Amino acid sequence: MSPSPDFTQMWRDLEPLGRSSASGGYFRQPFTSAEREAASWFLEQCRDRGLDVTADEYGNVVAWWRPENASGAGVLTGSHLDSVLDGGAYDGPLGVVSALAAVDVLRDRGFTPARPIGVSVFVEEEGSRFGLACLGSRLLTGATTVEQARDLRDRDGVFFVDAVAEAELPAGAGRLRWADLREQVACFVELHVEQGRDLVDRDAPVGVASAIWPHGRYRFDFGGEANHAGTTRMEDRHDPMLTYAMTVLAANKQARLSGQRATFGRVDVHPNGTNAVPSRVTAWLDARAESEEHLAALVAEVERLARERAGLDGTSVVLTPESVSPEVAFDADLAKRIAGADGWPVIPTMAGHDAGILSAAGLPTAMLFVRNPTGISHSPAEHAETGDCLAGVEALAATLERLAS
Ligand code: HGY
Ligand code: MN
Ligand code: MN
Repeated sequence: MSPSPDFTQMWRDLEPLGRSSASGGYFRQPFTSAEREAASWFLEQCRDRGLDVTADEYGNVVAWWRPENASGAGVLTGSHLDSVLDGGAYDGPLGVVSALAAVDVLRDRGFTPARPIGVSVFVEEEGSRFGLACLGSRLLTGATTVEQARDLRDRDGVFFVDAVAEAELPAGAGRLRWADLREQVACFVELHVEQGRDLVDRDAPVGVASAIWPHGRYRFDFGGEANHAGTTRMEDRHDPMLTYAMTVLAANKQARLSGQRATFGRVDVHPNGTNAVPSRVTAWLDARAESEEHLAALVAEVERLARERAGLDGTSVVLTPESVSPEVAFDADLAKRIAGADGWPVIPTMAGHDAGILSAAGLPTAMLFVRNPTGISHSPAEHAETGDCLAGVEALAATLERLAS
């Protein structure tokens, strides 16, 4: 397969946006200049291709390839451009660039879709700034209301609604509405870099998703008593850091024992001084499990152990689920149709995606995964070989051709 100049050029264009020179990772938090630059780049690509851009009031975009005689419910494809803090280049952008490249491939082949094809970008998929994953697609579909989003703030106290109000959104924002989109498309296909090693083990460059594990984000507020690090006897302390530390170990152990996933990746300590016993530790548990029952049991057990330890430490624990996403079973017929001809493996994923939100909103949905040689993701080391990315573009183009004919 000869490399597609469209894909490689687009990849080069995006590469510097939001990349840290220190780590090589990406900081494309929603409505920051880096993420808005990436969003502008996408709009420019859409304009160059003559796509009709529609957007909602939060910055979600769908750009349409709608040839004159195209009619009926079409196909939506795309992903996101935001990243986790110090994330990789591929998580999100690969699906956006591949969608545009697939349109190019189909046009180069002289294919005219009988149904419209939409290319989408959803904002704040990672929840890296405002805490709620897939915030853009949740707002678009109504899974989260604007009233609920009003309370969301970033780490500097900036409200989501204020960040949106100050951001430069595409002209005509407001034209994109879920009720219309739901009628305009028959299905959504999101291409994504794989975030594990399943495709490596199966020796396949491309795979199709079967399901998303249920998962959630849970905030633990550990309260204690601030005191002097030198003069306070060890037995007199009420140290929330100890309760927190034991909870991290307990979560890891319980997840291992039950074959599930539990991670504390974010912590906030007050007052965060070297020579003071802290008064408060706030930490976020990311938990994922093979079923909703397993997820609930895992979180309940971590909470029980945290409370038990708090009793010993003389501290307090308050647990707040910030978001819980139920299991998503993707449309099995659609997955079979996509995987069938080429025999691509159909595999579950433990990562969340906008595709899960659209599926939960009733839109038949599928995902294509592109092999990731190390499986590393949410890290500057995330990678996919160009040959596999181009295989992904081919797979997406073939899928769009099949679904939009
Ligand atoms: O966090 C996730 O599962 C996804 O990568 N957004
Ligand atoms: Mn991600
Ligand atoms: Mn992603």
